[in-house]
Amino acid sequence: MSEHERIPKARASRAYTSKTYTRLTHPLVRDSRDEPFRRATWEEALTRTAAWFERARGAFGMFSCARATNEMNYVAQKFARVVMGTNNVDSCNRTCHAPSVAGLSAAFGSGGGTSSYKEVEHTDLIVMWGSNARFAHPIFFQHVLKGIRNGARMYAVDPRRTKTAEWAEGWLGPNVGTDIPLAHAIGREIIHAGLANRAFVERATTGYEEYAALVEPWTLSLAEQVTGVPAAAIKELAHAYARAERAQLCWTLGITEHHNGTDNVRALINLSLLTGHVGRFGSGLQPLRGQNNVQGGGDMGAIPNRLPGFQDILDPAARHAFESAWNTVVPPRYGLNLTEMFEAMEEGTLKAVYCIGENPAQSEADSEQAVRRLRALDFLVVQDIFLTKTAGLADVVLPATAAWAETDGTTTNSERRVQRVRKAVRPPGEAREDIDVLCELAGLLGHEWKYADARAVWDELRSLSPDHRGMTYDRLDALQGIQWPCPDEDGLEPSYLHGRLWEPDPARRGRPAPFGLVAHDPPVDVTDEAYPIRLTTGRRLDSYNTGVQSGGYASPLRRGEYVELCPEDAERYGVVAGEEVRVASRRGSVVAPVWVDPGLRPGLAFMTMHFPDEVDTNQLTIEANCPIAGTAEFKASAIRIDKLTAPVR
Ligand SMILES: Nc1nc2c(c(=O)[nH]1)N[C@H]1C(S)=C(S)[C@@H](COP(=O)(O)OP(=O)(O)OC[C@H]3O[C@@H](n4cnc5c(=O)[nH]c(N)nc54)[C@H](O)[C@@H]3O)O[C@H]1N2
Ligand SMILES: Nc1nc2c(c(=O)[nH]1)N[C@H]1C(S)=C(S)[C@@H](COP(=O)(O)OP(=O)(O)OC[C@H]3O[C@@H](n4cnc5c(=O)[nH]c(N)nc54)[C@H](O)[C@@H]3O)O[C@H]1N2
Ligand SMILES: [Mo]
Repeated sequence: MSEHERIPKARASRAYTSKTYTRLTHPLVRDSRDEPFRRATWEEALTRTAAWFERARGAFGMFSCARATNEMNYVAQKFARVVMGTNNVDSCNRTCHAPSVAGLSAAFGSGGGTSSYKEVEHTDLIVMWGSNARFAHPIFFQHVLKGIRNGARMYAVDPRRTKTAEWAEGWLGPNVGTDIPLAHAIGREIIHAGLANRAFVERATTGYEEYAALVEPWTLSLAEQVTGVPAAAIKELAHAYARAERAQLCWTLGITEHHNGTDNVRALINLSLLTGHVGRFGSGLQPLRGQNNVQGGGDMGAIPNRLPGFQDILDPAARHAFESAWNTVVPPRYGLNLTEMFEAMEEGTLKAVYCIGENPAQSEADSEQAVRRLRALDFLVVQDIFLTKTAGLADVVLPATAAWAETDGTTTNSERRVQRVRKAVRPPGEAREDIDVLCELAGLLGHEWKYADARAVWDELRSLSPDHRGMTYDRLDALQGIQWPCPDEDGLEPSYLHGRLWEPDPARRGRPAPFGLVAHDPPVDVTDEAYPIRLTTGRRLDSYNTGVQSGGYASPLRRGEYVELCPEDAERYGVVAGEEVRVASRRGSVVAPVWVDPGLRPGLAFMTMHFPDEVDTNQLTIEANCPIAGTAEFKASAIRIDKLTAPVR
């Protein structure tokens, strides 16, 4: 028996449940933060809110909900821009895939994933890079499994040997934060083996010579030293990717949640440019988005730099179209993103926040700092379906309906497919739809908006977004969803983007895609003697994000929060499975039991973000942000483990 197997694995002996959140059924207000909430009428809650917003003009920010519908996100960003005169509107896309959007936009001019789910079933190679889709994208993973059944090979690139990796033909386990060296070494190997698609590179890209020079130092052996992945495995993946007729490169947060997340994304896109694995059926790039409608939220303009239809705020023609439709002036500059809004709270320049369906008090990196900043606001209104920790910090709490069952509208998934959702159940108590609340508040602030229903909102959006113009509700119903772009009511575009790159005619080919000249930059939170362990955080199948929507149910599958260590480290620190230890970083500390997982390597620990009411993992994480996308380095903190019986250093 190996050393690994001798250490017993902890097993949950009983079904685990975490904090149960009960639905909000009526508005809550309070006069000061020291007081408990009291029940209020909608009229009182909204009048108060409107009065505060009036006072906060110029210092207002909105967090919009990536779970709510496109229609709600359209109205929310319109509220920020028209009623409050600001582009300060954003969502949890910032903590998540903003680097994918930024990286894809820089390369191709559009931030969406380039392929469709169906193409994963009809491809030859699937690379899951920094993505545990078996747990986090189980529906997409069904398409992956079909692809494998149809003969596709799969590789997983993840520091942990995950459930996803169990289905792969090859697993590459890089050290956390070494994806750029790994990608560059793959690129160099492809070039040296003569496997680059020279015709595509010449016609459809720019910057190849600079790229080839950039990756030249990344020999297989140097990459092995830096990433910890054996040279032979790097070579194998390079050859498999370059030789495949069709290949899908899929990535998620293992790539984006780093202080250089956008650079990571560019490093992966480079590989598709080098091989021509983009812009054709079966070949493309799939950043699997996180929330049911985080793609749609951004498409609807609930981000600080884009108007609905992903139109650049700095483009005067786009701005003018919205200004004449909305009868307003859109500020001709980018607003603050979520991360910058948090900084502005600290500086005192952001005084009021309208938080719709987000729980940043528990989801932001360095959560103690996030809570302190939220407390510094003059006014916080939270509109949610549950009384979250963030709502507990608010002055006014508004009960909303749940988009997925109590509201009509549409959502957009990560293959850019817009689909209808329908009201199926009655909301509890006095809960109201997000759109109604936004429209009533707009009315109190002097803007009469009348939408008969969600379809009316959608038709307004269609009139302003060329990418959505051809998607009437009737067509969405008849076709069971349509992918954008869909400019015409009587046709459909291909299921993949950027086919233009393959056009022989340069005029039709359009702007070539530039290689991203990005350099390795290791994680900010360095490991040293005091904090010798690399902590990475992420997800499990049985729970959802901050646990608000998935708390309260008991299942033998669920085991609550643990700090997961490999058997060698458990032995090194003299701890056994199930033993409670103190986990400390440079920001804070928590107490959690140990779980021993042979899928980890020495020096690497894993925790989830799912049980913050019991163990607040984000007290440990670092707010080191990607300067381009604003995403924090959730995937790389430095920690130490202290036995609870030992004196705490
Ligand atoms: N069951 C469930 N499903 C979910 C969610 C949930 O909470 N629960 N949340 C949804 C949301 S919001 C999102 S954004 C998605 C996220 O979906 P994923 O991104 O797949 O989920 P994570 O577990 O956060 O991270 C993925 C992997 O990144 C790896 N990783 C860490 N550091 C590195 C690194 O430096 N390099 C590489 N290559 N990999 C690294 C981790 O080991 C982990 O396995 O899931 C969505 N789906
Ligand atoms: N340590 C660590 N932290 C992370 C991450 C990580 O990997 N590691 N990942 C980050 C990522 S990818 C993400 S996306 C964020 C998620 O961070 P958040 O979005 O802040 O967290 P959620 O738990 O998803 O909160 C969603 C809220 O929306 C509410 N809600 C749901 N539907 C509706 C609706 O229709 N209307 C309204 N008004 N409210 C609704 C829910 O009740 C819940 O309170 O966390 C980030 N934080
Ligand atoms: Mo996410």
